[in-house]
Amino acid sequence: MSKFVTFGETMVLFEAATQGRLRYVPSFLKKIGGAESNVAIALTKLGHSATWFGKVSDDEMGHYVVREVKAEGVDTECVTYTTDAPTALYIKEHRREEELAVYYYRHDSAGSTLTKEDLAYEKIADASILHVTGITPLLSDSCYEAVLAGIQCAKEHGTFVSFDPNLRFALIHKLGEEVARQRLVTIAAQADLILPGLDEAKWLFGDMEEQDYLTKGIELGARKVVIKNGGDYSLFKDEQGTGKVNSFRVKQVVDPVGAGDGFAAGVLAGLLEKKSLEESVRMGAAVGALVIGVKGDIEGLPTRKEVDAFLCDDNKVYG
Ligand code: KDG
Repeated sequence: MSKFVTFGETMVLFEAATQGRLRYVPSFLKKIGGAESNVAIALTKLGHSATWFGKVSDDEMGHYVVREVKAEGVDTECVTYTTDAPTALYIKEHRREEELAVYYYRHDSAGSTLTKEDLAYEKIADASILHVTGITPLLSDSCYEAVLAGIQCAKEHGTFVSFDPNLRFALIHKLGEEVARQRLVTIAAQADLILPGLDEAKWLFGDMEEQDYLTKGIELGARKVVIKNGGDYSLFKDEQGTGKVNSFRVKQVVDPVGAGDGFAAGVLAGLLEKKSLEESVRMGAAVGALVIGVKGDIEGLPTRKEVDAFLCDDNKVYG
């Protein structure tokens, strides 16, 4: 049984092989991307057992997604398949140097047909951590119900619940801002750990002083709160206290997509290893920094050895 479980939609990612507008791009690299499976893959690279499941199409694209996630060492045995909907696609455009755009083709996708009946409750009950994102509950009503049911199962069995809002404005605008916010705040209020970006915290809870977002998270019911301020620093608060961890400065940002998932995985790995929240956030910052130097959502995720070496390197630069 895995210590870590997560579920959600993983898409086939077509990444433009050349720079420029998509209309001029002649070829694409076929990859995968999905916030939850990114975190699961990151954790296996850090030496932890991880389970990811979701619903994919019972066709070449669906089997491709599962094959890739499984090849990274993640347990995929509870993935479900449908013949009624396609696996979502997602396209990455490198319009100019350091100017990235993403386009989603996920409306009525297989992943959005996930229901609470599809959940691997026994995996959630036996895990130490269930990680959910704010993407899944906005994909469809049945996905929202599934997230609530997964959290309920986690709570009944003492599984720690982690929540990364991962705001996706395409989904938020389709559903309507108020409904989307209400869903995500409902989930945040049931999580043990919440780790929004500063902008995400603003969108969820309204304008307030940075430090007040930490208090807000604790008042909502979380035991631990981490607020990420991009590549600059992260603030954290738990029963041991409050603090700040500076980010690591990286020489070149090749592809920032997946950095937040890497950060979450580093924090969760630290917590699984019974490190303090401060040490866990440092690990998150290290993983996040290493991810962005490589193209692709998962390709830059570092191994345990790389992260340990990075954290011991006295020459690394702080932001
Ligand atoms: O966090 C990275 C994800 O954004 C990416 O892998 C794809 O899940 C994805 C999404 O919804 O953007």
